[in-house]
Amino acid sequence: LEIESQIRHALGQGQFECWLQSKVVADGSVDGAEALVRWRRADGQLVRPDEFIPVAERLKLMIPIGIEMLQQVAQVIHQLEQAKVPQAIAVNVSPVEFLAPNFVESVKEIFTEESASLSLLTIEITESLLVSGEEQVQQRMEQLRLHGVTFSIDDFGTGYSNLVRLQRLPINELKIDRQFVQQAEGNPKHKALLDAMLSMAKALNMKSVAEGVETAEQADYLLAQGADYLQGFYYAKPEPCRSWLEQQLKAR
Ligand code: G
Ligand code: G
Ligand code: MN
Ligand code: NA
Repeated sequence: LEIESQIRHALGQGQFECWLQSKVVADGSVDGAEALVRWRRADGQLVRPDEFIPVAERLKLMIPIGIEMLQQVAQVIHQLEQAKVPQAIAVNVSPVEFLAPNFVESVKEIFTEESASLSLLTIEITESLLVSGEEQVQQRMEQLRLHGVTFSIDDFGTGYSNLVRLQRLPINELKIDRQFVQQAEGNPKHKALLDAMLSMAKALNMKSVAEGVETAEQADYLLAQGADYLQGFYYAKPEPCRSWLEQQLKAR
């Protein structure tokens, strides 16, 4: 079967799963998570996003896959709220998805349907969406913002952000790309950039998330420099949303 019909079949079979990777705050406690898609094939094999997202993007199949993810995330948020342990869940939304017709309406419908609060949804977008400069991007962000959705810039520092535009848009959080986190120790220039990005988040009144944290040394340094959230294998790997949720419900 060619990949296109494989992905269509997988959608019909509900083979796209939401996995969650914890985000941690200064005292080491979990506060929210990032949703990462996994494709579980009929034979049980798990396919990583790098292997199907580029194709799905090209075929616009990332739009229905993204809808699947939002539904699963809304269900997680609903359960967290029911258990009185509300936490924000971040979802990656690519430009194709964000600019799809009815994106805003779909998000609102899904969260209404699942009785989940949009104020617990964070949308991770990339700098490339902002570079596209479309009026529609700002309009959609503002509409969603009115419903409580927060926005995070993913892989910050690797694109070509228009900084003037960045501070005009309703962006709450900068996610500093893992290359800065991981190379800061050995590379003074990376360290300078990392420090500057953390300062910039503060200056713009945004939260900062450092991703790709793999060692205690990295975590200590980032916290000393004022990073608000840490994410990475040092704390937790992505895991099926069911098991992540169970731990959160048990922990409190
Ligand atoms: O989960 P993993 O570490 O393999 O993710 C690889 C890449 O795929 C990351 O850049 C991540 O942003 C992207 N990605 C993961 N899940 C999703 C998703 O649900 N939607 C979109 N658009 N991108 C995702
Ligand atoms: O682009 P985005 O930030 O959405 O990518 C998330 C990707 O980063 C996922 O594929 C996830 O598995 C991966 N990831 C998460 N934590 C770490 C980490 O500590 N080290 C490395 N190398 N990758 C990580
Ligand atoms: Mn991300
Ligand atoms: Na990222």
